[in-house]
Amino acid sequence: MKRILVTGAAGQIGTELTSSLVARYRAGEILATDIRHPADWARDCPAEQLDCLDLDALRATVKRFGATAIHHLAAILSATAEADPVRAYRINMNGLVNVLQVAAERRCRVFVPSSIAAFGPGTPRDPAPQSTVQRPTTMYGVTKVAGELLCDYYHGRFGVDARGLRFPGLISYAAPPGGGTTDYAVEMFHASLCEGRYTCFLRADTRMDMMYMPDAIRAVIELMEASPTALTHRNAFNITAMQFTPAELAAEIRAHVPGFRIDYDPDPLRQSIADSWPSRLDDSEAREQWGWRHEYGLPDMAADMFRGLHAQPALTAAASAGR
Ligand code: AKB
Repeated sequence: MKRILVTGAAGQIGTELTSSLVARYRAGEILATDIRHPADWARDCPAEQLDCLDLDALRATVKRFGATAIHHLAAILSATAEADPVRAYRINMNGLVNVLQVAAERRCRVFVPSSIAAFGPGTPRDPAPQSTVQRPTTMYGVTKVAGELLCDYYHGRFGVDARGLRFPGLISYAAPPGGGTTDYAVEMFHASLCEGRYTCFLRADTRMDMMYMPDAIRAVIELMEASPTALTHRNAFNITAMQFTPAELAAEIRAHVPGFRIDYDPDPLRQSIADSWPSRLDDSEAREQWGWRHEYGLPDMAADMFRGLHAQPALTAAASAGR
């Protein structure tokens, strides 16, 4: 029987992944954990407060729950990491090594999200191959490359069934993003409804790789259910869905919110992070090895985002107040 422990369950990916795991398996087979107390993020499955930096607490929780798999989502994203690189290094690296160590001891399968941020200016931009130069210039990227290497190490040395995905920017209406460079896309949707205008922190022509959250969640579940013998990469697989610029996203949003206005006031830090990443990932190995396929392109994603946002009473109220 599967027993899946999720770390970072209250975060952007964790929120939706936990609900999808509960829908696919059974609530009793999932344990949602986060550094925040579960009173602040109640879930439809058992939930506990857990700090992955506390190795003894992590070990005890995995043992008590009888976890067979750990989905390790607790991490600091790119822009937040630049504000406090030492904290980002500590959380992203020490949390991961603890998870891999406990997975080795308890024979758990592990999912670890990597990112397009694991690449840097020396990587071919369009597309970035599966195996290529990885010399990121951000602390977040450094922790992603080191994290990929740790997954390879624990797989080779201790036989840990580690699996990972290099996510592009993720877009969702369900949970807010937390300190990433690609967050402008989600902000633009919200601002279009609440204010009818948005000032973008990236240049109009910054083309970035993006994915709608339902595709990302399905990718995690499919990768984790794939036969171990099908996978040649234990660090992380490139996956991709769509590429667009802020100007192109604004045009798509205008089709739903006539008169939506966009201005640009690039933030030097986040612009330099965006410029250092490839604009598209080559995901052919994920497609060949475990059958990855994306479903959402830009128009489908935008239509579904507005459907989801319009169904949120708080946002609808803010939208009527602000316009
Ligand atoms: C970020 O912008 O930091 C993340 C990522 C691309 O990993 N969304």
